[in-house]
Amino acid sequence: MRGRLFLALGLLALFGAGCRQAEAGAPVIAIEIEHSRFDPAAIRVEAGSTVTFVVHNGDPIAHEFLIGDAAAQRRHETGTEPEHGARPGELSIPPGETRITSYTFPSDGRLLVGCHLPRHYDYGMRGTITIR
Ligand SMILES: [Cu+2]
Repeated sequence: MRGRLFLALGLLALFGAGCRQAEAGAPVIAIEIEHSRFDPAAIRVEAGSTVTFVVHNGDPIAHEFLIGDAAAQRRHETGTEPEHGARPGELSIPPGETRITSYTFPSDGRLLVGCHLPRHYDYGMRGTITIR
């Protein structure tokens, strides 16, 4: 876990020049994608916090990292957007690459994260975000 955090901070330093810097003290969560799964797939965040997600795609195929409630996941499943990255909490990640997004969570509830490339969500490329 600690190694993963250092990796995330190192990647943030690398990407910092071109990306919005994470605020000092703001939480960073590193997500590894391997074999079409998110690791970790059960994410916990603090209510109202802004979290920076550093998502590395270790697979030889593209994936997505899309935060949203069940309705948003359904919309993405039938959506036709080829590329994500303009909205907070939404990324398209080419094979072998790392992308970063920041997302501000509401005061309570539960969100989901998913990849909606064909058949990925049904295969199990999804996770839960518990807000506490
Ligand atoms: Cu995927």
